[in-house]
Amino acid sequence: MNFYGRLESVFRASAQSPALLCPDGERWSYAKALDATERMAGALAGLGVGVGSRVLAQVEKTPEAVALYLACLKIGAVYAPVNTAYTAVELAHFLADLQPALFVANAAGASADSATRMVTMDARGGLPALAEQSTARPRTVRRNADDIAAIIYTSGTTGRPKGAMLAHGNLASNADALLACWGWRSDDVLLHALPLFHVHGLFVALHCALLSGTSIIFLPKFDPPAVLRALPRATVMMGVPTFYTRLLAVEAFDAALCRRMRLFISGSAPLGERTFHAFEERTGFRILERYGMSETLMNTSNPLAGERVAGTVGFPLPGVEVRVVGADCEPVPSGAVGGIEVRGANVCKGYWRRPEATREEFRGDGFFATGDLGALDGEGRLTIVGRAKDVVISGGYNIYPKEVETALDEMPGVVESAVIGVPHADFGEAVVAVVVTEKSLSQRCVDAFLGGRLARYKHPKRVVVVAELPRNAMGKVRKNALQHAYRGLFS
Ligand code: MCA
Repeated sequence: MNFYGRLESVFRASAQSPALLCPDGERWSYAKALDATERMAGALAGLGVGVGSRVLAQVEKTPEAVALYLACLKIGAVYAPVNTAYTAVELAHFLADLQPALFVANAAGASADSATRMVTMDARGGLPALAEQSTARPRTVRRNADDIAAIIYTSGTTGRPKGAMLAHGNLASNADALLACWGWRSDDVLLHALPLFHVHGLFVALHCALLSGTSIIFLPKFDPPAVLRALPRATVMMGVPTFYTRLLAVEAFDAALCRRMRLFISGSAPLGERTFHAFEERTGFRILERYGMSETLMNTSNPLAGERVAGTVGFPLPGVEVRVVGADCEPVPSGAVGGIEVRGANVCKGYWRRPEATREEFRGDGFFATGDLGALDGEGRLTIVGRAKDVVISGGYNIYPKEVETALDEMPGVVESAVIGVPHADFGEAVVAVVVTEKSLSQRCVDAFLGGRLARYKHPKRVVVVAELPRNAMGKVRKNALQHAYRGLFS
């Protein structure tokens, strides 16, 4: 049960249909995708990548990057993509933790530790050129449903990011559930503007389209003018809420541009009710909000047919069980708030080389504790009301305050810091650092200091200097008080 086997049969059946349509005019048919994957598989094998080998990829969004992912599946390797924004310091952790057989980097300025074999995605001389010259490797390796296909790193409230191990069976079952729930058709056209290094863009969007043999308008990133140009040809779009608020900010965005559209889907961050209603008013579409995470892929979705209720994330997907539990780990009555737990074929096999972390998040009966707080209504519809974990969700990226605080506290002159998320019209939430310092501190100094340490999107959008941090009787920083005090910074 190699998940690529499923994709491959669709690629063969849709050989002449367009698969990837790039704004620079490059077009890949499904036959081309099949061939590129087989050549990439040949190139990877030539580099010593085999069954169970881990491939760490920090690569831009290109058709070749898709072929790289598919080739890893095909030969039974384990694909581990990471954000292109990560710095060399952040990357060092992934290299040490994953110990990959191969690190695939972008062309410019990449470096790995001396122990890791590295290849770039440079069109000249890099992996794409190697694939071009390689003999196609048609054999798709047999895999079991429980064999690991990908490792997706997720950060945590403490410690370094850990890798969620997703098996072939996880990918297949979740893709099947989404195909059915969202009514995918072969004549759909997906507008794909998400990054390829997260579950949302890589698994949710790509798998649905590739398994239906549909065309994908493959934009390198979310750029409103490019999206507006592509929209009249598209039928489905997936995005984080920031995509939708940014579209609404463009006056020219209207119902006429959405004439072929049938479905707008949102996830990775809470979709504001105001955005939901403004979008309906402008276009006539009620955005379908769904809920997932790296460890579990997609859990719930608002219905395709039936009421999509703003502020809720809908019903459990087929094969997914959702329960809401209290502090005693017992399910709470409907309507009551508790911890959201999930069980099903979608849930990952645990964390890579982190048995304690795995034990902490998994219950004895197989349920996974998401760390989100929510309530199920009498009909089984889930609403998320908060997070048990200290995490900021900014533009669909999870940012862990602890990581930013640790970096800030190393800055000369900083006595202590508290990092919080506050409402932000564009990103949903923005990172703010509240800092006690011994000397004056400018935003520019903070950016410069964090520059080599943390990806730019994790940098505080504002630094506030205070004389002392508010604390409770136990000495713990009262982040709620800080959130309340600075909630208006960006509005
Ligand atoms: C970019 N910047 C950000 C973010 N993105 N700051 C905070 N939060 C962000 N999300 C910063 C950059 O560091 C830069 O800072 C400045 O904004 C402009 O950068 P640029 O690259 O031009 O940004 P952008 O193109 O405007 O990107 C914003 C974006 C992007 C389109 C919202 O972040 C995005 O595509 N987000 C989607 C993330 C996603 O796919 N999430 C899924 C993960 P400076 O100017 O200081 O250099 S969650 C998931 O997969 C789960 C399972 C799920 O359920 O879906």
